[in-house]
Amino acid sequence: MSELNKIALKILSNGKGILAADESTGTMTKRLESVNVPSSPENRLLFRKTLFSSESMKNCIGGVILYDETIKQTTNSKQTIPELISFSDGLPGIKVDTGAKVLAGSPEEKITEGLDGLRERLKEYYKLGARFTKWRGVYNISNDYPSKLSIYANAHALARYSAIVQECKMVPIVEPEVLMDGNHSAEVCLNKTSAVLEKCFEELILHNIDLSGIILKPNMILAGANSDKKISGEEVAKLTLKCLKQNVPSDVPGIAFLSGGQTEIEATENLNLINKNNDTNFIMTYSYGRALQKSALKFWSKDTKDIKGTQTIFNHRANMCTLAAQGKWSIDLESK
Ligand code: 5MM
Repeated sequence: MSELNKIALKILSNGKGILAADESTGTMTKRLESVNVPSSPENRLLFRKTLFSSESMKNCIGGVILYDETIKQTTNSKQTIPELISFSDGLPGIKVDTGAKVLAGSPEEKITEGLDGLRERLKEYYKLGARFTKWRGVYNISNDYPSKLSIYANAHALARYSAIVQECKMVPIVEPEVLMDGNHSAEVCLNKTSAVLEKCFEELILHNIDLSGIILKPNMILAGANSDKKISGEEVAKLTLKCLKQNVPSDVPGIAFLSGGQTEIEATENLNLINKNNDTNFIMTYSYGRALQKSALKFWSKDTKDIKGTQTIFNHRANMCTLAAQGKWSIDLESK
């Protein structure tokens, strides 16, 4: 078993998942302003350290993805944020892309940037305690998109990123996110996501990536957010499993889904059904941002000093997701 494989398994095993708290300052500002909290470095830290010191961190959260600002922050007691996460046996991770920019040659689409100087930044993050990283490619669905160019360019960037990260002894999370926006059917999402994943693995293999030392972070197969052809959770699970079985090599140890704009309950229910029907050897868990934090953020915004109350809300969500990662969740547990 390679060291990278051990790290990946430590993050994902026993129903544990990943807390994606890597919102860039721009995104975090939108989230905080949506609940009328000013977006200062102090408030961003206060909310995040409230989550990172919650009880559920021990049994539910195998890794936390941080943003550059957060990995360099300290708590009042002079403990660093990576130390706080490690205290509950979680591994600190870091988002290393510098964002999705206009794709030259297909300006309606995006290409994720951040390869320049990556090796040097990774060395610094390793010293700060990071043991895994994240890079997100973004794809839009429409009749013409994602284009071949966007599928190729983002897969190439994901593979180059993964190679440099593994060279620096960290586990790359490979996140090709096919967005939910649009009125497309689930079948279209299946076909387009399959094309994206197929090209990603072609490039990862070309770049000699140790596939046992990555974590894949894909979208589930869903109908578009504005589609009138919504499908059941059972169908979501069936199509998602079909897509992953066809396109993900069996060396990959685990798959940690993004929530992508699903509600907290939808993201939990769909993950649960995926696990109930999981006939693969992949660990199937969560790497949620909004679907882990939304209720906690809303509660916290009413009284930012109510640490215990906020943690109670977060603990519940994390516990529900961890049950779903084992196929043991049911809706009646939500009200207990
Ligand atoms: C946490 O949000 C991340 C994006 O931040 P920026 O857009 O500010 O860079 C995002 O990559 C996130 O990690 C994944 O999309 C998963 O989050 P969701 O909310 O979709 O589960």
